[in-house]
Amino acid sequence: MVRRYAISRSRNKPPDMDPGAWTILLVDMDGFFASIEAVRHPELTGLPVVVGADPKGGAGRGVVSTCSYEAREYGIHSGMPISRAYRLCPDAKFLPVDMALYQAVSGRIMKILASYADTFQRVSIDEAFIGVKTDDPEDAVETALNTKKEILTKEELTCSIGIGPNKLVAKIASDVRKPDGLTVVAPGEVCEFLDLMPVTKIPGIGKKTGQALKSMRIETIRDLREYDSRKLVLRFGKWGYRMQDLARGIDRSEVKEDCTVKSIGRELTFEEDTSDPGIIYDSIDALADETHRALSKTGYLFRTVSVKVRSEDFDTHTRSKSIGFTSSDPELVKNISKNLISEFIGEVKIRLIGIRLSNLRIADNGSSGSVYRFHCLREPCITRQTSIYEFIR
Ligand code: DCP
Ligand code: MG
Repeated sequence: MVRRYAISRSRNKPPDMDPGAWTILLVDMDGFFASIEAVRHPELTGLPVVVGADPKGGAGRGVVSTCSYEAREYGIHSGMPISRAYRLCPDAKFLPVDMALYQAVSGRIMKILASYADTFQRVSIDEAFIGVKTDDPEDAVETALNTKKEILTKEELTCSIGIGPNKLVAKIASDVRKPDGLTVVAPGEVCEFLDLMPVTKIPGIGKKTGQALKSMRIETIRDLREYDSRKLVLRFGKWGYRMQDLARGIDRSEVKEDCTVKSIGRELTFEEDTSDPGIIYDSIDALADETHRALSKTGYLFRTVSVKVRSEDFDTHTRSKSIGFTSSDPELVKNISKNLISEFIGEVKIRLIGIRLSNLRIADNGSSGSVYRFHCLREPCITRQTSIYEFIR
């Protein structure tokens, strides 16, 4: 069977050639956990499938890990409370997370991707950069088509691929057309490609920075590129320079097997120091969900949960608990964290709390161990300080 791919190109003019340059591909699997479930249960193909916590007829706690594109038409998405997903589409097929299976599939896919790469970097359980030493994006298109074909033949799964002169552009391009997309941005077309996109398309510019930029009347990437550098630096420090480089499509980071992630954590600073147990425990729930989401994306399981507490006078304490098994259960993270933090709840006001998951492992029966010869896991934002209001709505 011949499959035809609609290739999105930013324009039809020849690229600016840079001899010896690299072309970068970012491969991102489509609806990863849900697509694997549809391979395992072919009768689910084409139906709304939600992978995540048990919806318990609408009373379930926990969140959606991911869902099929059919389920997305009902407004369901990753990270949404499972109870809400159930209300949006009670007839969807709700399935629990089977991380060992997803890791095994991920392992096989990473092996395929690495075989096409001159340099290779796994980014998450379903995403990787492939560096190809060529100055012609057409060579990279051929690599992309071959990659897609092999993954489809061997795993019956589709992916979306972005091609660009660097990691930033490849990453943004991979998201332009999904599922089963292929988007090519030649070196000379980068600014034009980025121009009208919202600034939040740039990795690292989240909701909060996006809002700060909006208040400065910077909404598109072009607005950011053309803004007065001095004013940006005054407002954001060094990050202002970096943001503007990114808005110009400049990213010099290499595709490389770098650090292995040792732990994943999230912190939040309260708007006002507090000793209110209700606020603190609610915040632990929100932080645990956030940390767990980041963990799910990497595909690891944890054995140790730690909490960090900073009081109003900046005294900082940490407490940890290890369990005798590996887990990916967000409720366990919440329960252990609440237990650990309970000794600090009393008279002293708390300024900051954090949760960290460590002793990370591949699932016991996962068969993806061999992949880690080819790549390592990268968690770009291991710790982040965020206002409580980003989590508590
Ligand atoms: N994941 C998760 N919780 C999240 C986000 C993701 O458990 N909040 C898991 C499930 C996803 C997998 O990580 O299948 C990969 O994440 P992606 O963001 O790539 O999402 P999908 O592959 O599911 O969909 P898309 O087609 O948009 O890439
Ligand atoms: Mg994906």
